[in-house]
Amino acid sequence: MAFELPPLPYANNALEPHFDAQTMEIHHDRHHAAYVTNLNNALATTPTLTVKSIEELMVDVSKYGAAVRNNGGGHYNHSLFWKILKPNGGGEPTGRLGKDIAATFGSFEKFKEEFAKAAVSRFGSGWAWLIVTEGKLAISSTPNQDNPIMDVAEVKGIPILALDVWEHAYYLKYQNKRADYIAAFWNLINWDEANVLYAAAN
Ligand code: MN3
Repeated sequence: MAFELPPLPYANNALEPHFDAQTMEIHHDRHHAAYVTNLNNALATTPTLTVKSIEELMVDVSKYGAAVRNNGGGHYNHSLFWKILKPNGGGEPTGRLGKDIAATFGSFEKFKEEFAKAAVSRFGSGWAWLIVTEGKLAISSTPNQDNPIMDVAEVKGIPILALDVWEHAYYLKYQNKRADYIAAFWNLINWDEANVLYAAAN
């Protein structure tokens, strides 16, 4: 089977002014598209590998080569990232997730500080995550296109929030100011979707 690029669930300019239209277009139509193409190419050269879902590939990604790890990770991570953003999102986290974030980290403000610290301190390219691990919420980060469901992840868990901190995600608008891009992220979170992921994770 071949993987397909999912359409963005909103227009390229829908996340303005926080994430600009040109960045969103290039990020989705070129970067994410390239991960999908390169993943399919990698799988085509491994005919013995039968794959049902991207998740199944990720959970034992160490069995496959670097092309599957990098491009499969890129496909999984970006598919999740688009889903947990929305126009006019943000605000305080809602539902059970909102309560559990406050209980786990002290307050939503404390959680934001810790998450931002993980995102800003990831050296080079990678991702910051809010995950469920052993039944509890935790913050982690991964290098490159790795993610917490990979068997190679240092901290394993099920993602609830994802933030891309590759320069391609923010450089056109924010240049070297990754912290400003992270601050803008809080205006876009789709807490309803995050609650759906949280309910499925625990
Ligand atoms: Mn990216």
